[in-house]
Amino acid sequence: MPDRPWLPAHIGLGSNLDDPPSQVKAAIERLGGLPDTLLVAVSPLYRSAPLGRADQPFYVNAVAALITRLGAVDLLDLLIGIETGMGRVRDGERWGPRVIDLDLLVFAGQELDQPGLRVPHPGISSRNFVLYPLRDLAPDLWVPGQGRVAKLAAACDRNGIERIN
Ligand code: A4P
Ligand code: MG
Repeated sequence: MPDRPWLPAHIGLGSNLDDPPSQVKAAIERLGGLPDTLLVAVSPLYRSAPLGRADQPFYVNAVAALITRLGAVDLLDLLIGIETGMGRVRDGERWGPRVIDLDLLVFAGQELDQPGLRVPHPGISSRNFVLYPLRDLAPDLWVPGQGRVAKLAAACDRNGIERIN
C-alpha cells in the first residue's frame, strides 16, 4: 500500500478473565505485530469495577496508540482476529466476562456508523476505564461528537478505578 497515508488510531483494551494483566500485555504485543501498522504508545494499566453485570471479576484496562495505513474496517477485522486468536469465545452476552476485548475508540478524526462499526466508540464519554488511560496518552485528542479527552475525563465519575503498576 505505497500511497496510503499513515493515520492515528486509539484502541481500548480490557480483560477480566485468566490473569487480566498478562492478557492485556499479550494483546499489546499482537497489536505491535499488525500489518501496515506501528504501535506508538501504551498507557499504564488500570484496574476497574465491571460495567454491566456486577457478579463478574474486576477488569484490567489500557489504551494503545497506533498509526496505521489500514482503513477502519480492516483494522477492526484484525482486532476481532486478535480477540479470537487469544481464545475469546462470544456467547452472545453483552458486557459479560472476557479474556480480551479490543475496541476501536477513535480513528483519525473520522465518524463512521455502519453495520458492525461505530467510530468513535459510543461509550467513551461515560467510561472512566477508557478515558483515564486515553488521557495518559492523548489529553488533547478530540473525540468527534463527544469532546476533548481531558475535559471528558475530568467530568467522568472517578469511582471504581485505580492505576496499577
Ligand atoms: N463494534 C462496533 N463498533 C465497534 C468499535 N468501534 N470497536 C461491534 C469495537 N467493536 C465495535 O462487540 C460487539 C460488536 O461491536 C463487534 O462485533 C463489533 O463489530 P463485542 O466486543 O463482541 O461485544 P461486547 O464487547 O460485549 O459489547 P460492547 O457493547 O461492544 O461492549 P463494550 O462497549 O466493548 O464493553 N467494565 C470494565 N470495568 N472494563 C471494561 O473494559 N468492557 C465491557 C464491554 C463491559 N464492562 C466493562 C468493560
Ligand atoms: Mg467490544
